[in-house]
Amino acid sequence: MDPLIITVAVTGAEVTREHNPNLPITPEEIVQAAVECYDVGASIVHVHVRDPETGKPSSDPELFKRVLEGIREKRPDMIVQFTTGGAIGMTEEERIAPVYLKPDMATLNMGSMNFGDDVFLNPPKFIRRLAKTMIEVGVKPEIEVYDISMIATAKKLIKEGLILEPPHFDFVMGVPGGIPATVENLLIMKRNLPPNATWSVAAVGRHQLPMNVTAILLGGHVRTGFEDNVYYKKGVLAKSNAQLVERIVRIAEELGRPIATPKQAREILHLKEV
Ligand code: KMH
Ligand code: ZN
Repeated sequence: MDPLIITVAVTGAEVTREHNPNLPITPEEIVQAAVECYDVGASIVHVHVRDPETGKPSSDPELFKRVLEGIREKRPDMIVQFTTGGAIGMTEEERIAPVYLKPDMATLNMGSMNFGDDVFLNPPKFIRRLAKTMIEVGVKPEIEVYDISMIATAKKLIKEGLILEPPHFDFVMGVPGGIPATVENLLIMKRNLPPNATWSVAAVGRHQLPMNVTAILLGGHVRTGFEDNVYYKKGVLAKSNAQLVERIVRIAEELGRPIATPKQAREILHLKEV
């Protein structure tokens, strides 16, 4: 098994300070959270930005730029992955904008779906536009799949040459409207991947930890962080994103799975070195 790549999704778009007062919001707080997570074992940070005044999801490229520059200055080899999922209701122009800042990676969501009580729109034309732009600017996509059907869509885009190989997938499990977070479903998702794919697992709420641990055992990689879950355990809020990363590191070590350094993560994902 490859060493374990840990991604931390520090902020997201849906969680608020009311859910957890330790949520990073300003670019400086997001950079600080990324640094703390890097220092305890995360090699990728998945970034959404917020309006520093209101805490609401933002698509302002200036905010993304401040996060990118802050991380590049403090931890130059950390892999920075920008969202293109953004938040429900953002326009396609708003969602594609961060790609042009050339982070190492950006998400590529593989289909439209109900997302809780909302609808998360990813029309084929927009997916293709995003994929093409990522190739043009040299940003590796992380293919976000919320159900098995989306793996089939990704395979089609790989065939069309719109996603370069080897592809990297993230299974986002347990979103109401997406695939339920069960071990059985994870095994089916894994079985459907192209043979040369790498993959990680994100799962929402109480499913985060068990699905992360299953991914460690199956040779996949892990995404943790407040975007998907703000609790340490039932009824106890996490103190920080780093606390969630530290727990994954401890469990992986107990299970005999070494943690990837950012250099190793770059090799595994075929990203350029810094
Ligand atoms: N906020 C969700 C609607 C991504 O980052 O690419 C979409 C999302 C996925 O968070
Ligand atoms: Zn996200």
